[in-house]
Amino acid sequence: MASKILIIGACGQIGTELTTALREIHGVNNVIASDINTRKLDLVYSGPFEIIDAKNFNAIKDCCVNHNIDTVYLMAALLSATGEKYPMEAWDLNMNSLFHVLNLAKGGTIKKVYWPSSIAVFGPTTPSENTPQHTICEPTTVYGITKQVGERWCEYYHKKYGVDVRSIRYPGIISHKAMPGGGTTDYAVEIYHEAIKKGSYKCFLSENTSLPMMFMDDAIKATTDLMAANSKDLTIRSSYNLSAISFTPKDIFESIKSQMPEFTITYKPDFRQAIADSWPSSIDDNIARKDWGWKHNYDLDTMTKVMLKELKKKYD
Ligand code: AKB
Repeated sequence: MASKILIIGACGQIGTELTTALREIHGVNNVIASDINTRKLDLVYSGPFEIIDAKNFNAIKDCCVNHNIDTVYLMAALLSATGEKYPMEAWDLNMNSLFHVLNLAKGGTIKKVYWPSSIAVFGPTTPSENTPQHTICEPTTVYGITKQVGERWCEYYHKKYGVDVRSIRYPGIISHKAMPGGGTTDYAVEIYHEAIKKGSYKCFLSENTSLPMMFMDDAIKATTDLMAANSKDLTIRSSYNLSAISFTPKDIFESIKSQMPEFTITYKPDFRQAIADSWPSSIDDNIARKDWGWKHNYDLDTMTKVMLKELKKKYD
């Protein structure tokens, strides 16, 4: 029998492309996209869509029951920069939505859960080069705290109640279809848009701030591969470290400049610099590679070529 899927937070940066990918794999009518509003109209019109507030347990439950949902992808969250502005809202949304979905799985309404974690679980006391899967996690952002606590709950629900929950610690994700919102790694998307629109970019991080990043196609492949993996092969039920590329604002500037020699950049670090400084610069993801065969495809220059080509089409 085909899997019936609900995506909560489908209009966000990752949710948008995950919805398309899952509809290709499982069939359009087997994937219900949902969000708190209808800001991505192409998603609303391209298949089943429901308005769902991720904080509303009954709304999620009713949708799961009405559509015979067996798998939920919970993509709704307040990210690192927004979380610092609205700490209680970030706690409320990020934690309660997770409990709602985990409890639906515990109660047998659904069978499987995907919940994204982040490199934000790490903090200034974490080893910053090749950060291991199991290491010190003392996050200093509200977002990071919600992700770290969420990871503990995922593992607890798996061990205690047998919930099939799977998760990835996403690095910064770069894509051209939907904009990210409220993150610290957002500069790595904005820079491509501004390169095409204005030929210059004012970066909110300093030039040598190295962070783990990944092209969206790799992130979607990782997500769908992890969800397709055999449950018995998965040794991590908190959240998998995942790595592809690490670069600084200067590296991405040079990569764009090699295609657009007239491109210029200035640096004006703001409050997000402190968040970036607390995160690792590279990640050891050996366990993901061993458990479910994770392998990335895009390096910085390959990604730059695709980003510039697609955004040129968009703004022409
Ligand atoms: C953010 O910058 O907050 C996110 C993340 C790394 O989880 N992109």
